[in-house]
Amino acid sequence: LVERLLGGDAAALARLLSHVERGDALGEAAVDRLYADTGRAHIVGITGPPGAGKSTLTNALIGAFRARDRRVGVVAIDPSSPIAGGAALGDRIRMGEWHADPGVFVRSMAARGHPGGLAPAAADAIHLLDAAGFDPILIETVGVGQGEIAVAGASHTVIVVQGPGFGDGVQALKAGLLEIADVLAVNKADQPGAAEVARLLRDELGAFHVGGRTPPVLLVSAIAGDGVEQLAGEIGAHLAHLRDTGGLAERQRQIAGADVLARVDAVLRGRLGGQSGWGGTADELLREVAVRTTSPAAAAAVLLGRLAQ
Ligand SMILES: Nc1nc2c(ncn2[C@@H]2O[C@H](COP(=O)(O)OP(=O)(O)OP(=O)(O)O)[C@@H](O)[C@H]2O)c(=O)[nH]1
Ligand SMILES: [Mg+2]
Repeated sequence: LVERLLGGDAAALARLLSHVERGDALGEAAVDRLYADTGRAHIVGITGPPGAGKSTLTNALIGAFRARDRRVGVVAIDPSSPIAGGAALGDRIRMGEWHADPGVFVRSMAARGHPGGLAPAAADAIHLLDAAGFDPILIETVGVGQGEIAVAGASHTVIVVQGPGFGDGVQALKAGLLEIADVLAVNKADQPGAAEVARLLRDELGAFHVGGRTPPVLLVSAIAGDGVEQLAGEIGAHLAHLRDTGGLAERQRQIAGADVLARVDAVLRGRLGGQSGWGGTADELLREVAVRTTSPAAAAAVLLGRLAQ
């Protein structure tokens, strides 16, 4: 499967994606073997509130990058919540027009984030697409809860999508989205209120990013295609900026750190949940912490000591 994926076989890619999604040993072994062939793709996170138009904009960006002869990979991550249960189907419909194009590969997956990073399955999906030669790789995730932090930890460039009717820039700041934005896209520019949101965001960004690079704020209409070409240009410009300033190596290290830590976190949680046979005593320790007979730091030291054995 690894040889076939490197040779450009989409069926092999799809099969390996299913393995990494299940988190099985074959998927892990495949990514281990492919990892040296990754690190070439520009990874672009696309986040923002539900309904801002992330999927529609992703679809429009696919077109802009195809026009530049780029092979585009897309990973659409659903939060594993029942409310967003229909999102995967919606993404498939919105990006379905690329089904027959071998230069586009779209995958929706349910993958809950881990502190600081994407779930290992989502990170592995990016590695597989990267090894298969897709560049850029667009990661769509809903910007609520930890979703935006996770995608920021896994991306070279973060696009925050807003729209009219999502409140003013102050609320966006509170949500933590402005801190992670490399480019802001105010979508639905065909509707009233978008220009006002863009103005508020520019005002805030001016005060916020003193000295460094101020993220551009673009008005786009994903449906009409307006501003999409400029957005694709800004995505490329941000990568060039990272290269010019040495920021790219720094981002690569951050991405690597989040990827490794998310895996350590997943294993530790699995063990604390009792899967390795000592969960029973972990539960007992947690009860002691809850009733104040053991301190949190002492309990953590006991658990880490057992892991070290
Ligand atoms: N008027 C207008 N509507 C748009 C535009 N872009 C998207 N929409 C509509 O907004 C709705 C939500 O679009 P999606 O692309 O599904 O938004 P999303 O951010 O991916 O949504 P979730 O993945 O569910 O969080 C759909 O009805 C789109 O047709 C736009 O540029 N203008
Ligand atoms: Mg979507």
